[in-house]
Amino acid sequence: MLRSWFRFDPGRRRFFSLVAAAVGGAAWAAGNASGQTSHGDHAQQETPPTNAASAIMGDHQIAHGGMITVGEVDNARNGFDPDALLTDWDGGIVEILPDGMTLRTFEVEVEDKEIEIAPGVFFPAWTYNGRVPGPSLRAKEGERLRIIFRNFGSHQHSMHFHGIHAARMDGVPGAGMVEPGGEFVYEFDAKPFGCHLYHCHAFPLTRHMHKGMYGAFIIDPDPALHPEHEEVARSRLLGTPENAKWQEMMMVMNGFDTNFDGENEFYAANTIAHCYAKKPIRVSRNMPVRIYLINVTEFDPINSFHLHANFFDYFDQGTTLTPTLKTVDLIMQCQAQRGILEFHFRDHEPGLYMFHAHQSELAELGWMGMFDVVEDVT
Ligand SMILES: [Cu+2]
Repeated sequence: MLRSWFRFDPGRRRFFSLVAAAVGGAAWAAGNASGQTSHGDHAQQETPPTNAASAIMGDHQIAHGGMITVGEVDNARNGFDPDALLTDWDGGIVEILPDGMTLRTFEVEVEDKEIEIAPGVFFPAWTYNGRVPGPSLRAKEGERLRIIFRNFGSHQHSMHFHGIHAARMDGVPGAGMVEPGGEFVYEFDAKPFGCHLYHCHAFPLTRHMHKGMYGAFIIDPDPALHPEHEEVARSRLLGTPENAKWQEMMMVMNGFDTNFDGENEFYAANTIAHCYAKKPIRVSRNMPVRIYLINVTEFDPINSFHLHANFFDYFDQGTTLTPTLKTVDLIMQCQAQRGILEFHFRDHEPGLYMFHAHQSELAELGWMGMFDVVEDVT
């Protein structure tokens, strides 16, 4: 069945009407009246853009159906800022073991926490370290990893890592599932290198996933182990001069079922609907961009990333040092799929360049942002 470009299904439309009524001007509005003819029940439709971010969007907003959240999410109240989430890698605490091996220790705690996922829209999340997505754990290939996991939440939870480890470290029932008040220490070696994730594996899995229990788990390649691509490996290894030449960022594509009807009302990368549309991500046209992209969207089978006016190389799962796809402008990921995107704007003029899920509905419901390409990021 064909669905029109801007029409929500009845369940979602009804939901938005209720939200608009409940939170007044802080919820959902549109800047393009001509695109709103089917939205007669939206009291906010004539509301003009009222904040600086909406003004920045201008024509881009209209070009994409005029749908964007209006208002601001209180990042301070949430305790995390989507701008900071892009780059705040958690390297844990590093020590050298007697046998010369590097031990990297992380601490992760579960907390039930209400978060604001769109202006005026609150979601009762279950979080790792008080944030969604959880901390972006980053290690180097071959290190021994130790994750001290404490559950201060109201339900049993775990950390299930995508990677290689023993069965007893798998974070499934009977292997590292932690009751409220309990603790478990996961320990394994960091392999294979790549762009991975972790998530809770308590049942029902859909519930624990869509509540916010997931995060990035990046293993950088050890250049010494990859002599044939040593330079590339070094560019991925956090802390090297080669890595410092890149503009790296983490985007976890997610969605939120705010009325618990088994489908998402909001989508985003890094939780806050339209956060990077309202505050575009500043990148320098003089440095390449590398995105660690992870799809943890529950309920929808696939998500996608489309880049405007540009093409990128893609490394599926991040487990290779040569691209698995070259010169594409769209990548599709099923649930738990992830990969690394590499591109640059050196041949582009400065300006705003959009990126978004190419399922239009997901973009309009929050998964859309912009790169603000400038000469140099100061
Ligand atoms: Cu859980």
